[in-house]
Amino acid sequence: MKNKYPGKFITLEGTEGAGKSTNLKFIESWLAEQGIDVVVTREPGGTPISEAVREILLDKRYGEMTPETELLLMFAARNQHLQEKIIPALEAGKWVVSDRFTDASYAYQGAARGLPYGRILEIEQWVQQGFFPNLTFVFDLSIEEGMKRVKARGEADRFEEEQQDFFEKVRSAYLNRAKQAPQRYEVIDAGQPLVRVQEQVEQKLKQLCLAAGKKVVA
Ligand code: Z5A
Repeated sequence: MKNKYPGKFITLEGTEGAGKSTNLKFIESWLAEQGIDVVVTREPGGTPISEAVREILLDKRYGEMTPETELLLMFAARNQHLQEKIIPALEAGKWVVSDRFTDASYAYQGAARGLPYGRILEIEQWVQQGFFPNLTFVFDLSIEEGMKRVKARGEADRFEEEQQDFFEKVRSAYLNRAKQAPQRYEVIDAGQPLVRVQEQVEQKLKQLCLAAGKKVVA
C-alpha cells in the first residue's frame, strides 16, 4: 500500500541548508495556485505532541541520547503526526507537503548513526503499515556549501553539532535511496541558482498533478 487516500503526500529531504524550507514555501504556493488544498508540515514535529518531542530531539543538553532512543522518538513523533494530521488531511483530499519524513530516519539514524537498516524497516512497517510518500524531493548539496548557507543562523542544535563525515553519510544515504526507487524520488542539484531549482520542482509537480487528473494552470 503506497498511499490509498485521495490526497497526495510530498516530502522534502536533504542535508542542512539544501533549501528544503525555501522550496516548501514555493511548493505550497504553486499547489495553491492550482486550486489544491495544501497542508504544509515538518518532521520531527507537525502536531503539539510531535513538536514537544522535537524539542527533546534537538536539545543539545541531551548529548547522552542513544541512537536507539533517537530513532524511537523520531517514530513516536511520526506516529502522532500521521494519525493526527497527515492521514486525516489526505483522507479529506488535501495534499500534504512535509519538510522531512522517514527517509531522514534511514539517512540520519541508519547511515550516519549506524543503526541497522532492518530495525528501521521493522518500526517503519509497524508505524506506517506500508504507507509511503507519492513523491520525495532530495535537495542535494555539498556539505561545505550547506554549512556556508546556514552559518549566519545562530546557535547550533544537537544535530548541527555533528562533524562533516556524519553529514557526508547522510548525503550518500539519500542519493542511494533515490537510486533504488527512482519512481518515487526527484533528486535536484541544490547548488544551482534558486530559479533553476524551482523550475525542476515545478516540472515534477506538473507531472504529479497531471497523473492525478488535475488540470495545470500555467
Ligand atoms: N532528523 C532525523 O535525524 N531523523 C528523522 O527521521 C527526521 C529528522 C525527520 C531537524 O531538521 C533535524 O532532525 C535534522 C535531521 C533530523 N537535523 N539536521 N541537520 P530540520 O529540517 O528542521 O533542520 P535542517 O536540516 O537543519 O534544515 P535547514 O538547515 O533549515 O535547511 P533547509 O531548510 O534545507 O534550508 P533553507 O532554510 O531553505 O535554506 C538555507 C539558506 O540557503 C537560506 O538562506 C536560503 O535562502 C538559501 N538558499 C536556499 N536555496 C538556495 C539556492 N538554490 N541558492 C542559494 N541560496 C539558497
